[in-house]
Amino acid sequence: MRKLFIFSFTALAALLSVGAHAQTLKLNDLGYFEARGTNVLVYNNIYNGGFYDEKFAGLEIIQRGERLATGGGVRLMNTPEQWDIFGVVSPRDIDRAESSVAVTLTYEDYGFAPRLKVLPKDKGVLVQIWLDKPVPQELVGKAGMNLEFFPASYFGKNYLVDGLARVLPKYPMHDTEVHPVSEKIPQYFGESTFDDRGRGDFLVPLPMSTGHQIVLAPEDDALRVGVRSDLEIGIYDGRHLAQNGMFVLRSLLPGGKTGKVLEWYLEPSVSKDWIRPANIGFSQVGYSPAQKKVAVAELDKNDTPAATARLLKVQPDGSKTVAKVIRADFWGEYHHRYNYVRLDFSDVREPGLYCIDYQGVETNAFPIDVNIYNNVWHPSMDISLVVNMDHMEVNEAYRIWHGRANMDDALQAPANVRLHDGYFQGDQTNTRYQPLEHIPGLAVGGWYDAGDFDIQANSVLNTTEDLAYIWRYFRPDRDQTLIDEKTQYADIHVPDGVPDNVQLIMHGTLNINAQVENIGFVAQVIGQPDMHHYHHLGDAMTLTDGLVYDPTLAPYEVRGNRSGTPDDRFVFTSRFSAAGVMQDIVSLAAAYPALKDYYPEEAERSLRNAKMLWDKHFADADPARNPAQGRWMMGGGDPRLNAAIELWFATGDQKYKDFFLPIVERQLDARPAPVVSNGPVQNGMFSTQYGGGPNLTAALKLYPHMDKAFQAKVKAAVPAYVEMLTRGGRDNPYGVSIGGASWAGNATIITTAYNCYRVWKYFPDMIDPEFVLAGLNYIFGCHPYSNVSFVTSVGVNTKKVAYGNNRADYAVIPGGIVPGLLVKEDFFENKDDYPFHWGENECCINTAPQYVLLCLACEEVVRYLNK
Ligand SMILES: [Ca+2]
Ligand SMILES: [Ca+2]
Ligand SMILES: [Ca+2]
Repeated sequence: MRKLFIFSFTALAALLSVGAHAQTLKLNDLGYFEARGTNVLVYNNIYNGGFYDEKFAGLEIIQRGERLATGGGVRLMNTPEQWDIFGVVSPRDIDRAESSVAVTLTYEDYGFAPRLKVLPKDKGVLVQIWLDKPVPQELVGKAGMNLEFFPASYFGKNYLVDGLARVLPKYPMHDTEVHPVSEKIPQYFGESTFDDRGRGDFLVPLPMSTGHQIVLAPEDDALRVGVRSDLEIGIYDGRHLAQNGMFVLRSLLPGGKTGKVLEWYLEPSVSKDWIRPANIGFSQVGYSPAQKKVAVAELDKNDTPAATARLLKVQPDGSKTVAKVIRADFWGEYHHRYNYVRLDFSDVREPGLYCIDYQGVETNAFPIDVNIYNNVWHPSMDISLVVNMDHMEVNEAYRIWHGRANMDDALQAPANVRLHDGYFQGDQTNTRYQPLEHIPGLAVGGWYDAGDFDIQANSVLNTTEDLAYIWRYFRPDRDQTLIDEKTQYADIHVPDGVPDNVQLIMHGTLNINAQVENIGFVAQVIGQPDMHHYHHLGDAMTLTDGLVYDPTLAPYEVRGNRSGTPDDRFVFTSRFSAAGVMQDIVSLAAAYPALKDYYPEEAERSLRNAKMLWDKHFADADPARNPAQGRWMMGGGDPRLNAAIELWFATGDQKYKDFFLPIVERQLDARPAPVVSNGPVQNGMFSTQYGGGPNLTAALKLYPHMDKAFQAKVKAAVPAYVEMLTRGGRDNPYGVSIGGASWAGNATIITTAYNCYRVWKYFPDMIDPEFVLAGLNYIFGCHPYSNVSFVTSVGVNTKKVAYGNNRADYAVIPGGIVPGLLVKEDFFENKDDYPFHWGENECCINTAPQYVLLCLACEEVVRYLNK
């Protein structure tokens, strides 16, 4: 009812407004401009501050469900990079009477505050820039109205400039020039993305074309966008500067003028009768016969859902037979944009090849088979966790993925430096090293934590810990990788007689132990010393010269195994805390049982260091002594809890049990206890918080080793814990908790499903095992926006691009798990042609073992269900 009222009110307003009937785009309830198949957003998304320009803010255009343009606003360079400054955005000023949206973009350092106003006109919108004061002299020729387009969306298309036809380039191939660095608008925090080899200049891409009317992809209704202006418009290719650069339309603001200084007529493509084809989400690896099988169809609101779908069985001769007519259960609207329909074909159990036919869409084929989960974790263990190994040469058949990298590791970071990605070194080093002094012994083990090449504490520690749990709970003896730590060489698809799981655990402990022995603890990060090295793409071995930095030599001068080139990574050590060291202990102690049969020396070394750290830091890690230290620990409890549990598992020493038991019992008694986050995950983002509920992570780990009274207490807490784990899936048709506005939620979906397995393992009657499988169903393709598998190279239709360190090639590293769907105000996004959104596509290494755990759990669950 409410909706009908709004529609009729809007229609009435449109009739009364002079000339409004001629306008195609209407200002909607969410404060953006909308027509069939087209949205023009005006700062509905803003820069969130974490990583500067994330290509997710400003004036943006969505056509036919795909975001084609972003970053529209006044910018100070032709093709802004991630670290280039942008104006501080005022709250949006929505004028319903005028049908306009306006914001002020303030560049405080320059006393410059242009106002951007957008209002409908004809089949598009007017984009205006208003000034109270003329453009400051130093910004004349720099300040301009920019609008950025995702290049990959336009690969294979053309553009028209004042009627002349041009091809949009697949690869940057136009002209640039260098200007003296004195003319450069400084980037955030004085970053410099450009290595000028001491020449003192910076790079400026020149326009590919200029004119007064530029139309992108005029030949394609889905992609066509045109801009017309009395001012000159240039089209630029930002990829000359940065691989994640954009096609940019830009007009300079004229100097010496006030009032309306710029007007663009921007015309997107509106599709009067367009209906988005149904997106039918289902598992791209298929289904095991006995499990629930529910596909979810995502439908355009203008679509009329059919009452039934068909499950087709594909025969050996290519013909298709109807295996089932599926009743379409209308679920309704979720998240404003689409309607959802659930298609349940659980009763089809016959193995074979199937596809779903609904609403005029026939999906790709997928299997029903008892063994569908048996190999889905192999690419993560065999490839992703191997290719991301630091300090190793990694070979696969004819291909070297990368050489032995970072052999110069590493230098003590100098005091009081703030670098990219939130790294900060304060005035305390907490080590015995002088600033820029080489710290010995660090060129071993560890992983590049994600799309970059640093070793982050949380990533090396959690990856090692979860790899140890894989061995503890599932003991996969798979051996398909040669890993030789002596010559620092790995060869993919080559067995060497040792289970890969164990070798990967050791690859973690080698780095952790090296840090503990040479630094004293695992550093916040071993990261690149400057931006030019941080944004490196390509073989990590070329990131540094492999020679230890010697400040007495000139840059690029080499003497023996030392050089004067300051490329060695920095060890950031000022964020030391005794509480943080407890995680070092967890990982080392958890690794011990897995290592001791294969690598007894490394096992003993790990345990010795774990015990040493416990004795040394136990008192200081007491949250009663320093409450801030317990802040990020599970349940707001004692940061020493998990360290004590793992040390008890490793040694059987009663003193650890005496310590942890009262804490765990308090956790069990205090229901519902607030659960804080799982702790900082990658790059300072925080995992989704579950909200209130008991925390059974430690209790379930201990469960089989404890007495009946303890077990009874755990059992009593299970219903509330299950409620907490499963309630997030009730607000949407997919049955899992979908979250993530700036970093998507796949990692949380995986850990939540795995926690469901931990419950099911001991209490099979107290949780539906389908909750374990639901996580992978979603990850494998039963999700909104598309039905691609979020695990690279796993499933039939799987991610074509990801934000790995080979993203410049629009490629993937197999077995990586992308963060997944970003959830914005009224749309989802996981671009599968543009790999450069880290929040959607960056494969973090610590998600890989979590995913392997869940796959092995699902294998066990379906074995049980199929019995
Ligand atoms: Ca990183
Ligand atoms: Ca092996
Ligand atoms: Ca070096």
